[in-house]
Amino acid sequence: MITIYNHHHALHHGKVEMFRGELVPCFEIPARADYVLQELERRNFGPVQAPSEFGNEAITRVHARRYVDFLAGAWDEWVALDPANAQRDAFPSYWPIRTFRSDVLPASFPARMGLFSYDAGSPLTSGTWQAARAGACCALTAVQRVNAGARSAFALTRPPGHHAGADFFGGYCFLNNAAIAAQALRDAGAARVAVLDVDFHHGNGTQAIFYDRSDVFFASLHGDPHTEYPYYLGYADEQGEGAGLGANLNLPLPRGSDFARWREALARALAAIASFGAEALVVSLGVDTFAGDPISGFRLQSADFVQVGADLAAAGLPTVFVFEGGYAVAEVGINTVNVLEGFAQ
Ligand code: SP5
Ligand code: ZN
Repeated sequence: MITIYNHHHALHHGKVEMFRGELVPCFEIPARADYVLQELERRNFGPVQAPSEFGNEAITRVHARRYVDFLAGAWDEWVALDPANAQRDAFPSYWPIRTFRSDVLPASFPARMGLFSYDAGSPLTSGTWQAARAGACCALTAVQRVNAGARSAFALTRPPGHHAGADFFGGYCFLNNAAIAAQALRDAGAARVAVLDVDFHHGNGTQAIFYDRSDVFFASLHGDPHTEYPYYLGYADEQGEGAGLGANLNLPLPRGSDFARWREALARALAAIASFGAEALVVSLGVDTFAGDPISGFRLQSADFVQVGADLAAAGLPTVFVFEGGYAVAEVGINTVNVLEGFAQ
């Protein structure tokens, strides 16, 4: 399988995130992608290529232009507030929750930081935009490879993407690489595309982007939002709206779920994708379902990920894999490449 690797991923390098009233070291760190690359090379898994260059048009197919413009200039605005900010990650402090307006665009940078985000766990750093933008190019290049006839391709990038919505960041995510890939597959002629999100956390951004659309099916297996991040989306009764009614499937599972239980949900998701009639598949590949993950609650073992890949391959669809979460840094490479190997076998 071809991997499209984001050589610029380490330009996004958050130091700390807010957790229970303290700034704690980031879980989403550059070493995560380094370990995956190292494991691909150790197993001689396939070619690792650089992305092609794309303009912002493919990104604004999914994201609001004013959000993209904000992200592109956010670090400079943060430093302009106070030169000492160059030494610290940027965080939001204010959010326009219910009863506030979200159609305004305040001149204040801290106000726009909150307008375009939903949590305090996603530091923005000097190179976040460059890294995220290169990541979107990886997803788009992976789509090109599949459109050129490859059975599959893997976009190996960070920061991850599936929590980012059309006009907000959060959950360590800034640009929604999986959504950008799905839209690019549609734009290249696939009539129906499915996004299958196997990250431990619900892909709230991807769901929101496609919620009212009948041409992109979104299915997600994840920790029950009653107890797990992102808490406010990912419930089983969210089935899509308008033309998209029936094109959204959430399969929340209780904390502590093991592979047997998880795999039954995977079978349900794949059956739904088959009856939807998808012509191409995007997999939001998070491996934070691993038992040893420090922030998650499922119990998959490393060997189980090979079976996950085999189950995905049985769908028989051209498949773009996009790297998402997975924070057990020492095992993230093994678990990710296990999925890809199970798929390729
Ligand atoms: C892409 C992705 O997997 N994003 C996940 C974002 C989760 N953010 C909330 C993390 C809460 C951290 N909990 C720390 C528990 C330490 N014992
Ligand atoms: Zn996750």
